[in-house]
Amino acid sequence: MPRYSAFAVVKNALTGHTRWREQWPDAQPKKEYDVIIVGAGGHGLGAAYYLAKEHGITNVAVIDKGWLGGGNTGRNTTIIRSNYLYDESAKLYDHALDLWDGLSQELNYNVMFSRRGVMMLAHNVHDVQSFQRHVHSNRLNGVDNRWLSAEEAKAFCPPLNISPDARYPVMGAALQMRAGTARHDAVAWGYARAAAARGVDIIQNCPVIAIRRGPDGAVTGVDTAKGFIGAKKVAVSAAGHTSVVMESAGVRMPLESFPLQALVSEPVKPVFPCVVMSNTVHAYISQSDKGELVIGSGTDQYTSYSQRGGLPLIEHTVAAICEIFPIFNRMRMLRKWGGIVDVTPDRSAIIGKTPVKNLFVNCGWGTGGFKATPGAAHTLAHTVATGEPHPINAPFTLDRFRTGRLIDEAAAAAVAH
Ligand code: FAD
Ligand code: PYC
Repeated sequence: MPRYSAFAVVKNALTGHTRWREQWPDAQPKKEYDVIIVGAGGHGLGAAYYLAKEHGITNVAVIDKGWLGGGNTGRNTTIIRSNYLYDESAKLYDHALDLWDGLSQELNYNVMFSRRGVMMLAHNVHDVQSFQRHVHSNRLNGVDNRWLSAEEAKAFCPPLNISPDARYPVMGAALQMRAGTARHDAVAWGYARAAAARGVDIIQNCPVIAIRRGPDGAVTGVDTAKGFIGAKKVAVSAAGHTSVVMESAGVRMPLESFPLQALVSEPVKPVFPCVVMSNTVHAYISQSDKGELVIGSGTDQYTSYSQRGGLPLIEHTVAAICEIFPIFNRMRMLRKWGGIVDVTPDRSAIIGKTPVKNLFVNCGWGTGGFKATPGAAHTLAHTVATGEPHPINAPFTLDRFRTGRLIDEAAAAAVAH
């Protein structure tokens, strides 16, 4: 029986203001599922949707320790692009970009995907060489990306300061026009509603404490705060907390967890036409449809599970933004937050099988997994359903950290680590 989301009026305890908020009716856990997905972010919910839609597997539960979309999916700065360096990554991120295209129609939910162009600024010779290498590599892979002079960059984004007197003058930029932004929480809600309509259970406020294995070593289910829930297969998609969950199954992951912070300004009229990223000055910026400037930092310098992050970073980021866009000098910050990202040594994700029978993992997206959401979800669902990787996620194995066949995308991550 399909269950649909309802809307409820929520009152803010501090201000007394009320607003509409999507209310999700939590499912009661069944005794045994064909598949349990740990983590109701965009990736986990999307995988449940594609399992149901493309593989006919509907006896599926997505379990989250908090509320759906409350992890990085609802905390990120929504940049979507596919200008990664290596062939493997170009295929994966471009697959995602293709799926973003029809996603609102597919889910009958407006994810507000907007191709407004993502421009990456070069401030020194190293940046110029590195981004031009990316432009050439992308074009060989059929991924759009082009090089702009500083003047062309300013014409595309008028608030940009290209004065040669700037501390880090703009020496040019790489522009991907098919790239852009989407509304992050709508992605979680859209996938959740579409998956639930096909029979998937979504169980919120239910931390998974451990993955249980049987005498033959294969997974049998998960221990949760609501008790044991059985499953034939388990897929862990618990960004930031993957190592902890996987350790309970005896699998040690090559991951470190860092806070990544972001903030929004007070809302203003449309003033910023695209997305701009500057890894050298350490900031990225776009303007949401609500009018807020959406601004993000590099990762904190220390590992942590704090979803707030440390103080000096936001100051540094705001200073960087004011340096590149002096017109924002007098803007006020509205709110800031952090999320926990898990980072692999080569800054590429892991999607696939694990040494444990019927245990799958999707993690290591670090600072850049929002853009991948439909592609990661789609290929994870294929892997779980068939027991074998989809050709697109086949290179993104856990095993590559043993064999050394790495996919080093540190430069394309474009966020300071
Ligand atoms: P999540 O949305 O984090 O979902 C994982 C879920 O697992 C969470 O809901 C969590 O509650 C749950 N969970 C964890 N442990 C347990 C447990 N034990 N039991 C049950 N549930 C559990 N990417 C981009 O592409 N572009 C960007 O502009 C961008 N900006 C970012 C800015 C910030 C500030 C942050 C923090 C991240 C940013 N990212 C960006 C990265 C991106 O947000 C993530 O890679 C992506 O959202 C990961 O999606 P997910 O579904 O895997 O994870
Ligand atoms: O991967 O494009 C990205 C990104 C931007 C901000 C954080 N991640």
